[in-house]
Amino acid sequence: MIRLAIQKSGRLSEDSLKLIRECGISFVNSSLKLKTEATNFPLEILFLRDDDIPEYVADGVADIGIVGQNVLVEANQQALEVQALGFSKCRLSIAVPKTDTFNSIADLNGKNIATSYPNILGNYLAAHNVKAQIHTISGSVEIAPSIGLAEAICDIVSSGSTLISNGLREVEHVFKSEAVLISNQNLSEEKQQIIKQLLFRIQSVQKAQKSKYILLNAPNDSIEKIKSLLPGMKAPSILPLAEAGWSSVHSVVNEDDFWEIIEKLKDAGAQGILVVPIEKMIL
Ligand code: PRT
Ligand code: ZN
Repeated sequence: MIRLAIQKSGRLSEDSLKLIRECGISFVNSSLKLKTEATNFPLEILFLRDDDIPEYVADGVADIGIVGQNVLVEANQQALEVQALGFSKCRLSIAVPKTDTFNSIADLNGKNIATSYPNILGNYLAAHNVKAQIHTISGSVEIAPSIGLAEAICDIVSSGSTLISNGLREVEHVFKSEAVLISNQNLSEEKQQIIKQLLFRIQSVQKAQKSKYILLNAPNDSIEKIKSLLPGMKAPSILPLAEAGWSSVHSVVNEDDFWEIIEKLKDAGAQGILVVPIEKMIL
């Protein structure tokens, strides 16, 4: 049995639960409960505040956890980052009032900067030889300049609209973050085996999300050209159609290349192109 710590309620919660379910793991989730046990996998889930997750994992209260890299690095705990999970992407940035001039980070010398991330910011400023006063506050960092608490802030940015609506301008990217799976460093062989199985499932889900299954019909004299456009997992499957001189081609395409490939396939003579999602992908 392994224990996984996830955020109880916040920006990571829904995607964390979705990922566990996509791995084929079933459990009953009640918003009132602090923990739940999976019914078909040796896994117990603990629901915690995200800031507590690195420490719980480092101490071994939980074996693994899902948390933002920003929280992991800020907490400075002995927990291993095992796998990037691709959701809750954001950045930690320095912002100043939009009317202030800002030429380089050296302009922050002697200034007051409000943040909830004193460790990450402190390291960044030290690496750039900037001496500024860091004011640690736990929330509503974006209002600090307007109430006269600080001349600049360092906070999480996603779309950027919070900064804009508070009259601030992003001037430095300090740290890039996404949700990650973290692990305790001293796990038993048995627990490591269970985590290996879980990671295998997570990676299969991630590969599937990046890929699409494609089916199309093409005249036989276009098949060589189409094969070169669709390498597939090994090679595309080519099946004869009931109509003489035509074949059906089945393959897998990467989502990033998708539109470019579709155009080229049409130019090569492909017809009746179907694109369908893939649920799991085992290579
Ligand atoms: O209660 P608990 O302590 O568990 O949760 P929390 O309130 O500390 O964290 P939560 O749920 O807000 O965020 C959890 C994690 O989501 C963060 O640690 C980041 O890794 C990630 N994340 C992704 C974000 C954002 N996007 C985000 N936009 N965390 C916070 N924000 C906030 C930011 O602080 C700012 O106030 O959203 C605002 C900026 O958003 P934009 O879109 O206006 O730029
Ligand atoms: Zn938090």
